[in-house]
Amino acid sequence: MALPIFVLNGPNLNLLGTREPEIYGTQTLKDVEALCVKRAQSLGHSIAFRQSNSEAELISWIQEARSCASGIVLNAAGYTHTSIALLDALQAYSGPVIEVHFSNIFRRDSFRQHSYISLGASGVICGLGAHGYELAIDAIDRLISEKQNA
Ligand code: CA2
Repeated sequence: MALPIFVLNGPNLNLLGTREPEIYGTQTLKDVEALCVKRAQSLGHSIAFRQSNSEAELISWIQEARSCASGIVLNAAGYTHTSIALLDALQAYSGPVIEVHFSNIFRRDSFRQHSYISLGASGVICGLGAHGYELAIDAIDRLISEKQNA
């Protein structure tokens, strides 16, 4: 039985769809989860979709992924720009990791233009809203296949 793809969401993303629609769109995190489930199923994967406001919980989930996930899609939200601890956890994970952001972090405040976690990611997708999550699942699927066929 194949392992699920973990789709992990960081702080305040539980509020998605409730404010700043010009930056983050109008979809809720539940809507994004439904898109991810559909995309993953179409490729033969299951997903575990989670959100936490706690850095420690996100780190524990990345550690859990070492034995329980075939890949990780991570929107670390505000921790993207602050967390060496999340980077350390990612660097201890050997599967594919796609960092995703709803907004184009390079068109925003300068403090959002640096990501600590990109160093631990196979790829980064930003600025495409919820569609970025679907593309991230596509990318994880491709990276898993490439590894299996290598
Ligand atoms: O664009 C993204 O996905 C971000 O990861 C979102 C983070 C932000 O700190 C990053 O720089 C970029 C913010 C998440 C908070 O999201 C909310 C959305 C709607 C309403 C309230 C919070």
